[in-house]
Amino acid sequence: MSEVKRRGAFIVVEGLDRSGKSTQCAALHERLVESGVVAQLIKFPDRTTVIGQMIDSYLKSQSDMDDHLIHLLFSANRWELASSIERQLREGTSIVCDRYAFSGIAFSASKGLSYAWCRSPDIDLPAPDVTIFLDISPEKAKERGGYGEERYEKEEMQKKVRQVFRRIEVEMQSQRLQSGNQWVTIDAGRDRESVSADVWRHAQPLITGVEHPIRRLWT
Ligand code: Z5A
Ligand code: MG
Repeated sequence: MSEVKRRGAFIVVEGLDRSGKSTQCAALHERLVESGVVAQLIKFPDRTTVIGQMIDSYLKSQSDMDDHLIHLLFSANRWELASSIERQLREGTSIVCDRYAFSGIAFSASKGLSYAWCRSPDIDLPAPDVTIFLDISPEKAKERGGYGEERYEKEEMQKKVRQVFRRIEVEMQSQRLQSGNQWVTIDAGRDRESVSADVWRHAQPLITGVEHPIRRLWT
Protein backbone atom coordinates (compact mmCIF):
# COMPACT_ATOMS: atom_id res chain seq x y z
CA MET A 1 0.00 0.00 0.00
CA SER A 2 1.41 3.43 -0.89
CA GLU A 3 2.04 5.80 1.99
CA VAL A 4 -0.11 8.98 2.19
CA LYS A 5 2.09 12.02 1.57
CA ARG A 6 2.01 14.43 4.48
CA ARG A 7 2.70 18.15 4.33
CA GLY A 8 3.91 20.51 7.02
CA ALA A 9 1.49 21.94 9.59
CA PHE A 10 0.50 25.60 9.61
CA ILE A 11 0.26 26.71 13.24
CA VAL A 12 -0.80 30.30 13.94
CA VAL A 13 -0.45 31.96 17.33
CA GLU A 14 -2.72 34.95 17.87
CA GLY A 15 -3.50 36.93 20.96
CA LEU A 16 -3.80 40.16 22.79
CA ASP A 17 -1.01 42.58 23.42
CA ARG A 18 1.69 41.22 25.73
CA SER A 19 -0.05 37.86 25.90
CA GLY A 20 3.32 36.26 25.12
CA LYS A 21 2.84 35.36 21.44
CA SER A 22 6.48 35.91 20.46
CA THR A 23 7.71 34.12 23.62
CA GLN A 24 5.47 31.12 22.94
CA CYS A 25 6.19 31.02 19.19
CA ALA A 26 9.93 30.90 19.87
CA ALA A 27 9.45 28.15 22.49
CA LEU A 28 7.19 26.12 20.20
CA HIS A 29 9.58 26.47 17.27
CA GLU A 30 12.49 25.34 19.45
CA ARG A 31 10.56 22.35 20.75
CA LEU A 32 9.51 21.32 17.23
CA VAL A 33 13.11 21.45 16.02
CA GLU A 34 14.27 19.47 19.07
CA SER A 35 11.63 16.88 18.20
CA GLY A 36 13.14 16.51 14.73
CA VAL A 37 10.44 18.50 12.91
CA VAL A 38 11.57 20.75 10.05
CA ALA A 39 9.99 24.02 11.14
CA GLN A 40 10.13 27.69 10.26
CA LEU A 41 9.15 30.64 12.47
CA ILE A 42 7.53 33.63 10.75
CA LYS A 43 5.91 36.80 12.04
CA PHE A 44 3.36 39.34 10.81
CA PRO A 45 3.82 42.14 10.19
CA ASP A 46 7.02 41.12 8.40
CA ARG A 47 8.78 44.47 8.73
CA THR A 48 11.67 43.47 6.44
CA THR A 49 9.85 43.87 3.10
CA VAL A 50 9.16 47.21 1.37
CA ILE A 51 5.50 47.01 2.44
CA GLY A 52 6.64 45.91 5.90
CA GLN A 53 8.79 49.03 6.18
CA MET A 54 5.76 51.21 5.39
CA ILE A 55 3.82 49.39 8.13
CA ASP A 56 6.71 49.81 10.57
CA SER A 57 6.84 53.54 9.92
CA TYR A 58 3.05 53.79 10.46
CA LEU A 59 3.16 51.81 13.73
CA LYS A 60 5.94 54.06 15.02
CA SER A 61 3.79 57.10 14.08
CA GLN A 62 6.50 58.28 11.67
CA SER A 63 3.89 58.37 8.91
CA ASP A 64 0.12 58.66 8.67
CA MET A 65 -2.27 56.72 6.47
CA ASP A 66 -5.95 56.26 5.86
CA ASP A 67 -7.29 53.38 8.02
CA HIS A 68 -8.38 51.45 4.92
CA LEU A 69 -4.99 51.84 3.29
CA ILE A 70 -2.98 50.57 6.26
CA HIS A 71 -5.39 47.64 6.56
CA LEU A 72 -4.75 46.70 2.94
CA LEU A 73 -0.99 46.99 3.46
CA PHE A 74 -1.13 44.57 6.43
CA SER A 75 -3.03 42.15 4.19
CA ALA A 76 -0.65 42.70 1.24
CA ASN A 77 2.21 41.92 3.62
CA ARG A 78 0.62 38.47 4.17
CA TRP A 79 0.04 37.96 0.45
CA GLU A 80 3.74 38.71 -0.13
CA LEU A 81 4.55 35.56 1.83
CA ALA A 82 1.54 33.43 0.86
CA SER A 83 3.17 31.49 -1.96
CA SER A 84 6.31 30.85 0.09
CA ILE A 85 4.15 29.59 3.00
CA GLU A 86 2.34 27.21 0.66
CA ARG A 87 5.53 25.98 -0.95
CA GLN A 88 7.17 25.27 2.37
CA LEU A 89 4.11 23.45 3.72
CA ARG A 90 4.00 21.28 0.59
CA GLU A 91 7.72 20.54 0.92
CA GLY A 92 7.07 19.26 4.44
CA THR A 93 8.18 22.25 6.51
CA SER A 94 5.88 23.15 9.40
CA ILE A 95 5.30 26.85 10.01
CA VAL A 96 4.82 28.63 13.31
CA CYS A 97 3.30 32.02 12.59
CA ASP A 98 3.27 34.90 15.11
CA ARG A 99 0.00 36.83 14.31
CA TYR A 100 -1.97 36.44 11.06
CA ALA A 101 -5.13 37.73 9.39
CA PHE A 102 -7.11 37.63 12.65
CA SER A 103 -4.97 40.46 14.06
CA GLY A 104 -5.69 42.34 10.85
CA ILE A 105 -9.45 42.22 11.44
CA ALA A 106 -9.22 42.78 15.20
CA PHE A 107 -7.18 45.98 15.01
CA SER A 108 -8.83 47.58 11.98
CA ALA A 109 -12.41 46.77 13.07
CA SER A 110 -11.55 48.26 16.47
CA LYS A 111 -10.87 51.55 14.69
CA GLY A 112 -14.43 51.50 13.29
CA LEU A 113 -14.01 49.83 9.90
CA SER A 114 -16.66 47.28 8.93
CA TYR A 115 -15.89 43.73 10.08
CA ALA A 116 -16.90 42.25 6.70
CA TRP A 117 -14.76 44.76 4.80
CA CYS A 118 -11.77 44.02 7.03
CA ARG A 119 -12.08 40.28 6.38
CA SER A 120 -12.30 40.44 2.61
CA PRO A 121 -8.68 41.11 1.50
CA ASP A 122 -7.47 38.06 3.45
CA ILE A 123 -10.02 35.65 1.92
CA ASP A 124 -8.19 32.79 0.14
CA LEU A 125 -4.92 33.09 2.07
CA PRO A 126 -3.52 29.72 3.22
CA ALA A 127 -5.65 28.74 6.25
CA PRO A 128 -4.00 27.66 9.50
CA ASP A 129 -4.45 24.04 10.58
CA VAL A 130 -4.78 25.37 14.09
CA THR A 131 -4.97 28.88 15.53
CA ILE A 132 -3.87 29.10 19.14
CA PHE A 133 -5.30 32.24 20.71
CA LEU A 134 -3.54 33.56 23.82
CA ASP A 135 -6.10 35.30 25.98
CA ILE A 136 -5.10 37.60 28.83
CA SER A 137 -7.10 39.98 31.00
CA PRO A 138 -6.23 43.69 30.75
CA GLU A 139 -5.23 43.54 34.45
CA LYS A 140 -2.74 40.70 33.90
CA ALA A 141 -1.40 42.33 30.73
CA LYS A 142 -0.75 45.53 32.71
CA GLU A 143 1.43 43.60 35.17
CA ARG A 144 3.78 42.81 32.25
CA GLY A 145 4.92 46.43 32.03
CA GLY A 146 3.53 49.63 30.57
CA TYR A 147 2.31 49.97 27.02
CA GLY A 148 5.11 50.76 24.60
CA GLU A 149 5.54 53.57 22.13
CA GLU A 150 3.61 52.07 19.21
CA ARG A 151 0.36 53.43 17.85
CA TYR A 152 -2.10 50.78 19.10
CA GLU A 153 -0.56 50.23 22.53
CA LYS A 154 -3.28 52.06 24.45
CA GLU A 155 -5.68 50.55 26.96
CA GLU A 156 -8.90 51.71 25.24
CA MET A 157 -7.81 50.26 21.91
CA GLN A 158 -6.77 46.97 23.51
CA LYS A 159 -10.22 46.55 25.12
CA LYS A 160 -11.91 46.94 21.73
CA VAL A 161 -9.43 44.54 20.14
CA ARG A 162 -10.31 41.91 22.75
CA GLN A 163 -14.02 42.25 21.87
CA VAL A 164 -13.40 41.80 18.15
CA PHE A 165 -11.19 38.75 18.82
CA ARG A 166 -14.16 37.28 20.76
CA ARG A 167 -16.35 37.76 17.69
CA ILE A 168 -13.73 36.08 15.48
CA GLU A 169 -13.49 33.18 17.93
CA VAL A 170 -17.26 32.60 17.87
CA GLU A 171 -17.30 32.77 14.08
CA MET A 172 -14.33 30.41 13.68
CA GLN A 173 -15.83 27.89 16.09
CA SER A 174 -19.20 27.98 14.36
CA GLN A 175 -17.53 27.31 10.97
CA ARG A 176 -15.21 24.64 12.28
CA LEU A 177 -17.04 21.58 10.94
CA GLN A 178 -17.43 23.15 7.53
CA SER A 179 -13.95 24.68 7.20
CA GLY A 180 -11.88 22.22 9.26
CA ASN A 181 -10.00 25.15 10.79
CA GLN A 182 -9.41 24.70 14.46
CA TRP A 183 -9.38 27.64 16.91
CA VAL A 184 -8.33 27.08 20.50
CA THR A 185 -8.14 29.64 23.30
CA ILE A 186 -5.56 29.40 26.07
CA ASP A 187 -5.39 31.35 29.32
CA ALA A 188 -2.11 33.22 28.77
CA GLY A 189 -2.20 34.95 32.16
CA ARG A 190 -0.34 32.03 33.76
CA ASP A 191 3.39 31.33 33.99
CA ARG A 192 5.32 30.67 30.75
CA GLU A 193 5.71 26.93 31.37
CA SER A 194 1.97 26.32 31.91
CA VAL A 195 1.11 28.27 28.77
CA SER A 196 3.82 26.41 26.79
CA ALA A 197 2.44 23.06 27.95
CA ASP A 198 -1.01 23.98 26.63
CA VAL A 199 0.41 25.31 23.35
CA TRP A 200 2.31 22.04 22.90
CA ARG A 201 -0.80 19.96 23.65
CA HIS A 202 -2.56 21.59 20.71
CA ALA A 203 0.45 21.57 18.37
CA GLN A 204 1.65 18.03 19.06
CA PRO A 205 -1.07 16.16 17.10
CA LEU A 206 0.17 17.99 13.99
CA ILE A 207 3.89 17.35 14.28
CA THR A 208 3.89 14.21 12.17
CA GLY A 209 2.45 16.29 9.35
CA VAL A 210 -0.97 16.88 7.86
CA GLU A 211 -2.70 14.73 5.25
CA HIS A 212 -5.43 17.03 3.97
CA PRO A 213 -4.64 19.69 1.35
CA ILE A 214 -3.92 23.27 2.37
CA ARG A 215 -7.23 24.99 3.02
CA ARG A 216 -8.11 28.59 2.14
CA LEU A 217 -9.11 31.18 4.68
CA TRP A 218 -12.88 31.79 4.78
CA THR A 219 -13.69 29.90 1.59
N1 Z5A B 1 -1.35 44.55 13.53
C1 Z5A B 1 -2.42 45.06 12.78
O1 Z5A B 1 -2.96 46.10 13.09
N2 Z5A B 1 -2.85 44.37 11.68
C2 Z5A B 1 -2.28 43.19 11.30
O2 Z5A B 1 -2.69 42.60 10.28
C3 Z5A B 1 -1.18 42.67 12.09
C4 Z5A B 1 -0.76 43.38 13.20
C5 Z5A B 1 -0.53 41.39 11.70
C6 Z5A B 1 2.54 45.21 15.94
O3 Z5A B 1 2.47 43.82 16.14
C7 Z5A B 1 1.15 45.77 15.80
O4 Z5A B 1 0.59 45.46 14.53
C8 Z5A B 1 0.18 45.24 16.81
C9 Z5A B 1 -0.98 44.68 16.01
C10 Z5A B 1 -0.83 45.32 14.68
N3 Z5A B 1 -0.26 46.38 17.61
N4 Z5A B 1 -0.43 46.42 18.81
N5 Z5A B 1 -0.61 46.68 19.87
P1 Z5A B 1 3.67 43.05 16.79
O5 Z5A B 1 3.31 41.59 16.62
O6 Z5A B 1 4.94 43.50 16.17
O7 Z5A B 1 3.60 43.39 18.34
P2 Z5A B 1 4.66 42.89 19.41
O8 Z5A B 1 5.74 43.88 19.49
O9 Z5A B 1 5.05 41.47 19.17
O10 Z5A B 1 3.94 43.01 20.79
P3 Z5A B 1 2.98 42.10 21.55
O11 Z5A B 1 2.10 41.44 20.58
O12 Z5A B 1 2.33 42.97 22.52
O13 Z5A B 1 3.78 41.08 22.40
P4 Z5A B 1 3.68 39.48 22.50
O14 Z5A B 1 4.43 38.92 21.37
O15 Z5A B 1 2.30 39.01 22.68
O16 Z5A B 1 4.40 39.21 23.89
P5 Z5A B 1 5.94 38.83 24.21
O17 Z5A B 1 6.83 39.81 23.51
O18 Z5A B 1 6.17 37.41 24.03
O19 Z5A B 1 5.91 39.13 25.76
C11 Z5A B 1 5.64 40.44 26.30
C12 Z5A B 1 6.35 40.60 27.67
O20 Z5A B 1 5.78 39.69 28.61
C13 Z5A B 1 7.84 40.25 27.63
O21 Z5A B 1 8.50 41.05 28.54
C14 Z5A B 1 7.89 38.78 28.08
O22 Z5A B 1 9.11 38.42 28.64
C15 Z5A B 1 6.75 38.77 29.09
N6 Z5A B 1 6.06 37.47 29.19
C16 Z5A B 1 5.76 36.60 28.18
N7 Z5A B 1 5.08 35.53 28.66
C17 Z5A B 1 4.94 35.74 30.01
C18 Z5A B 1 4.32 34.99 31.06
N8 Z5A B 1 3.68 33.83 30.83
N9 Z5A B 1 4.35 35.51 32.29
C19 Z5A B 1 4.96 36.69 32.55
N10 Z5A B 1 5.57 37.45 31.62
C20 Z5A B 1 5.56 36.97 30.35
MG1 MG C 1 5.19 39.78 19.77
